[in-house]
Amino acid sequence: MPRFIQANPYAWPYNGDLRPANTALLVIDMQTDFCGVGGYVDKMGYDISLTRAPIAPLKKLMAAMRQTGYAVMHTREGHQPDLSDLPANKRWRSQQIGSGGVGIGDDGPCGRILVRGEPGWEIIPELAPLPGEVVIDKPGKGSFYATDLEMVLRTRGISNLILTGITTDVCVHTTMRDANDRGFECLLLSDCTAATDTGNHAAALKMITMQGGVFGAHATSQAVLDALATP
Ligand code: C5J
Repeated sequence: MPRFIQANPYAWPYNGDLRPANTALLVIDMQTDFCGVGGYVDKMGYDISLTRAPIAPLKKLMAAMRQTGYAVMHTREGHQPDLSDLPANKRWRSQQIGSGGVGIGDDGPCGRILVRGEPGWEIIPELAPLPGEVVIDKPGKGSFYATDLEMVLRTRGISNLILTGITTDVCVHTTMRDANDRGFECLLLSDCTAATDTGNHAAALKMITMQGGVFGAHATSQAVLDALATP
């Protein structure tokens, strides 16, 4: 029996082959640095109520997907403590916004910003990975670059990716575009993602709908829950 999620611009996945064995939920960068008080986004002066908005719907969705046997995977953006994987231009640009020239790799209220092992780099406790769940550490915005995500997905037979997390216009979109090019069937959830700018969030959703679904489709978490509940 085919199973679809009501999505825009098409019912997803395109072939109706939605099963726990071939579909994973990817939760991108739900770290204190992106949605916690004193983290990187907060320090840049952006409104963290925007990047915190996905927490409640994500929590509900993660529980439902775990219960129905779907894989939940997580990513964390961050750099080695010696900053050997931090491009100089990324560091420089991060120091241009917010107060005091403090950027990635520098000390902040939650430890060194976006540095692996620091408190700000941790996934927020509300959405902490369960033991055994895949956690991908990435130095860039995309989740495939310089990581083993593709190998993990192929090894598990995953062809459908449900993308969530922050931020819609940066790490989530970069990952979606890259996953799409690699042949994965992608769905982005509008209420389980957020940007630091509401216009960018809306634009990122609209971009997906062009060309018949140029990178895949988008839906709400409720549409996923409805599909999972369909016998
Ligand atoms: C950013 C991310 N925006 N996770 N990272 O720098 O989207």
